[in-house]
Amino acid sequence: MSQFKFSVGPWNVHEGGDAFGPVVRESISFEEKIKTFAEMGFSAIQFHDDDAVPNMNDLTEEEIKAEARKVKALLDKYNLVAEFVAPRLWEDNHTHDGGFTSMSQEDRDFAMWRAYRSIDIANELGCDKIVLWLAREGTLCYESKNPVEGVNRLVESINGMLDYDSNIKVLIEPKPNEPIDRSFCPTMGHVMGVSAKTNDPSRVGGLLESAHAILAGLDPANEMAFGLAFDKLWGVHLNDQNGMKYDQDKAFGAENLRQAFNQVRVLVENGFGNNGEYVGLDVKAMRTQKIEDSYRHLANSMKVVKLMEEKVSKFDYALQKKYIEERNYESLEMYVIELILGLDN
Ligand code: 3MF
Ligand code: MG
Repeated sequence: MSQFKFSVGPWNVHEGGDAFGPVVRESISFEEKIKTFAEMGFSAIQFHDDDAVPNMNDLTEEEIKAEARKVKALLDKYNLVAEFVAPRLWEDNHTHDGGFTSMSQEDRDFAMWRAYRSIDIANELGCDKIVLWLAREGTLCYESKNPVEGVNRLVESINGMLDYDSNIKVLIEPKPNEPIDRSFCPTMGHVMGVSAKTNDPSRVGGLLESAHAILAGLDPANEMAFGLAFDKLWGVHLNDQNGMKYDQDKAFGAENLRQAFNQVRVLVENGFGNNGEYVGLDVKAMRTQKIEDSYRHLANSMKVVKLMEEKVSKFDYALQKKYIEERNYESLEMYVIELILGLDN
């Protein structure tokens, strides 16, 4: 049993292509994926705008809404809901140099068109969250953009979304690099800063992905805590990552169990989920996996969350307090290690 409700995006089950090699698994249809997600115990689906409405660039605004309504019917069929919609601005010929912070006015206009259509799709799917993973909002060549202007363009773009719909919430998913070299909004602290500069900070928060924090050299649990301290952690993407290298999206806990424990602990201790937030996963199956194992990384990640919830429920706060009073952090650390290893009693 878990106190959390879980969410997952269709891209979590993928064909295994990477930057250096082609796909290795057959595609699985969207309906087949969400049917399996429901069977696995997921409650909500994360969407890119074009996960919900493929080829949306070729459709009118009304056609886009009509397509989104078909997806809503599919969600209803499997008793699922939509968690958020994220404009996919990194895979388009209009956004080679980013969207909201592109040096081309035409590309910036396109990015806003996709952001507004994402809000339309969210409304049709019955959700009020827009996620911005700002994939190319930064630079490959440092001197190619003015970094102050870049941040201000982000803020203005978000203001546009807040104005377009008075109910929508914007969640920035920070990441320091990849596919770009330097991001304009790399960490949760930056997200809180951008939020504060918008016209309605109460509707601009963050979604923290474990791997993105690790890529910034930070502890994911502390990044979550930073958002929680501002009441602005509205989503998470749990996964794992071996150090500061290419983005790996490993199964949650696969690299660092203590960090996994402390992520779950900070979520549990701060009532994450009480306002309808989902524990989202953003994990990739290894390229080696055969098609029949396309969902195993998701099942494993969910299982680790639940195992860590059990560990958190056993966490001895009186013992923690005693060790803190004694400043005996060696014993506190060993206690945590033994708890995770199941050697605590
Ligand atoms: C990249 C990501 C993205 C986002 C997704 C939804 C493709 O590192 O984490 O996954 O999570 O776009 O915001
Ligand atoms: Mg993510």
